[in-house]
Amino acid sequence: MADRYDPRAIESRWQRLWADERTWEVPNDPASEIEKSYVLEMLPYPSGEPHMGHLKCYSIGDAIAHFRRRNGHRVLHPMGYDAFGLPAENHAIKTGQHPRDSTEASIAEFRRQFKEWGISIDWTREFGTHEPRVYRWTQWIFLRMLERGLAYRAEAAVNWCPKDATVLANEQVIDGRCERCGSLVEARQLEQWFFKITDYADRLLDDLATVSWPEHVVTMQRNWIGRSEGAEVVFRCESAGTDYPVFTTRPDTLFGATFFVMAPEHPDVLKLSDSPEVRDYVNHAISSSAEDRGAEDREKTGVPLGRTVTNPVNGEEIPMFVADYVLMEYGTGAIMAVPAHDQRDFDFAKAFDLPIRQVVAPASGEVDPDAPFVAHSDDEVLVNSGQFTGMPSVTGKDAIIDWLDAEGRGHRSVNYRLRDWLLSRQRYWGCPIPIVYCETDGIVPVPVEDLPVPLPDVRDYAPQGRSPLAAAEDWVNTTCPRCGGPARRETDTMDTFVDSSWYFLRYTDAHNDTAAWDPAVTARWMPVDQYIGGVEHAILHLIYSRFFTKMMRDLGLIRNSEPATRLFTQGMVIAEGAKMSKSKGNVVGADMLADKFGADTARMFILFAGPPEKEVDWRTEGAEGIYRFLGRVYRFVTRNAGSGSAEGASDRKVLRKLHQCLRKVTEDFETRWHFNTCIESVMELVNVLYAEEGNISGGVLQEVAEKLALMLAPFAPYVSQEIWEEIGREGPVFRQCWPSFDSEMAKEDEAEIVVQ
Ligand code: ANZ
Repeated sequence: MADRYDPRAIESRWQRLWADERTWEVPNDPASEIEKSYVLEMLPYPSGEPHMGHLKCYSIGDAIAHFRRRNGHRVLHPMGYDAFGLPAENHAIKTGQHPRDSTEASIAEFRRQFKEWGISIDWTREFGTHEPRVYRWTQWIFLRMLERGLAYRAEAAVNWCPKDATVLANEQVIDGRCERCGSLVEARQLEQWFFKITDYADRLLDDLATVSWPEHVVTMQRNWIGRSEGAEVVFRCESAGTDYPVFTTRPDTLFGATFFVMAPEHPDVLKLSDSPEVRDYVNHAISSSAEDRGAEDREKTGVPLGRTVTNPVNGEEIPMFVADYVLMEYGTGAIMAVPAHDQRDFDFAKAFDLPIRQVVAPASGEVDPDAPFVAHSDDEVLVNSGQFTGMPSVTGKDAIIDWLDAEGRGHRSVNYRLRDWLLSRQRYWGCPIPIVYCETDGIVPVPVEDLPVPLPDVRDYAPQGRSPLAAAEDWVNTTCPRCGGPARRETDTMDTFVDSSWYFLRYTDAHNDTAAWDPAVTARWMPVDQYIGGVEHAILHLIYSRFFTKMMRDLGLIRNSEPATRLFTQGMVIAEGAKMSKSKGNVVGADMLADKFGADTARMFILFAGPPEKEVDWRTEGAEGIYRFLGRVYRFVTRNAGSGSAEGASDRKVLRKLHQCLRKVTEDFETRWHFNTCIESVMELVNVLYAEEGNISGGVLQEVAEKLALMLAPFAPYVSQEIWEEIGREGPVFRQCWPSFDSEMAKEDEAEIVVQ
């Protein structure tokens, strides 16, 4: 052992050894009695090379995986790549390089660095979602969903990103803009494939109670699903001879409906009125639909339709309008407007000088006449509401729904914000949808034995409003599996979120080439015990993968109904005020630190930067401090290994600090993972060691060196293993039990407390 800390030499030596000895592999041992633990970080999107955000995520996850192993668990800790997607394709459009080549180059770089960082991955289970042996099963899953009616094709108004020339899922539209490129999203009518995630809305909501996930993620999912209870009420337009249902959460306010509003996209608007004013308004509203039209504070605009509908409860004729604050995608695309109790209706009524009639009043006290009375509490009563007047609003609500039901003019209804998942993408670099279109047989699924439908090579990746795959004539033209006649392949590819919705199942049985996985094998690993990833995935990936998990369970393919029991969301790494990401162009490559100071320093430094759930502002200064600290640990041990006297004047002091430190690290691992303070505590211990050097007995020196190695191993695996060997201990430090602390030892002496 050298007396200078030389991470390069230490790290390359152990890397070779761990690879040779296949240290991190874990077999699918059906007989194992040892408790399993599936620790998983979200799989990386391979573009370019890993940056500090990756280093942070995998350093956290790896520390957890180690801690669980050391506490007697059989840990599955795999790695893969979310390899399809737009950046590789956009790169291909620019450079002509095949997306496969750039993606695989990037995967090689990710893999190289993960190995360099010493992340304890079972590499035998590794895969990229773009590999035919994997996407074959993505296609198989699609076919199973089709069989179940969970995948369907429909024409719909879709979100169209003009810059990326593709359709986007609702989840990929943020404030009316494309999540990726920021372009204003347009509405288009297209035939597309959908997954029926709405069938699972209630289970997606209810099962949130069964997982230990951060409260803010649960809330975001709840809001995204957006379950509202209320009623559907039918208003009749006599002059057109048509019934128009509306969805309302406040049927108790029915007597206060003084006008009626339709969304500009409502298919009947232009049938009801073809005045130039209405036409202009509709055209304008549709082209500006990207903006957040529902916002409360937006100026209210609209045009009268020159017709009325009948309020079913009192027979009143109320005027109809078209206005863009009503959205086509929600409820029925039409509303009853109750200006006395709804802010947006109130603003509209003020702007158009429409009557405002209060129908709910607080049991006591006055109502502000210049604002709608929107509070909705138990002690309110109905007023101006015919036979329902005087009822508490809660019972009044039920009574009104019952009355409507009896009259055939309405019924109880639940509405969701969640829409079905649009999965077609008019892009090249994705999983082909295994469907052919035949003139005779229509939509025909590709038989399972013909999977995978391979992704063909094309010359031009640029989408022109149709998928680039349409140009691969030889591939597109095929025969119908049913009638053998000529047929054409589906040329859209799948949203890449489909791939990441099931990858965690594949790891459990990654080499299976007769099935996506063997249910018996997978049941031994699932669910993921600890999932770790960025909070930016709180909705998209985490809702989709929950949906897939529930569906797989319904298909009898797995036994768990949630993908992950526990979720940890790490805070982002921020650089120059923005999330560190390739698309923002502010990436600091993770190898910069590892090259200069070694992987142990890189890992420890990113954990030292702050509590892991918090954002960290990236700065390079300070890494040197960690490097020096690891050098100090290393030198202290090398210098003192095997030395020391029989008695040590400072033994008590050193042992106390040691056990305090151990207690701190152990408790943090068990609770909040504030590794920054854990590392701080080890630093304090090392300061004490240096201060007391020469006054520590041989026995205590040995114990301290041993526990330092044991305790630092999850953060700085290489130097810990090296120390372990130096003090004459054999085998991997990672197979040792987590050291226990002695609370008695950790106690401050009474005399000292008095002095303090
Ligand atoms: C009458 C009413 C009276 C309403 C009142 C609210 C308060 P949530 O809770 O989000 O489900 N609404 C229904 N469909 C709409 C659409 N397509 N575009 C815009 N607004 C729509 O909201 C449900 C309420 O939002 C419904 O209840 C309806 O207004 C409005 F004092 O009906 B309410």
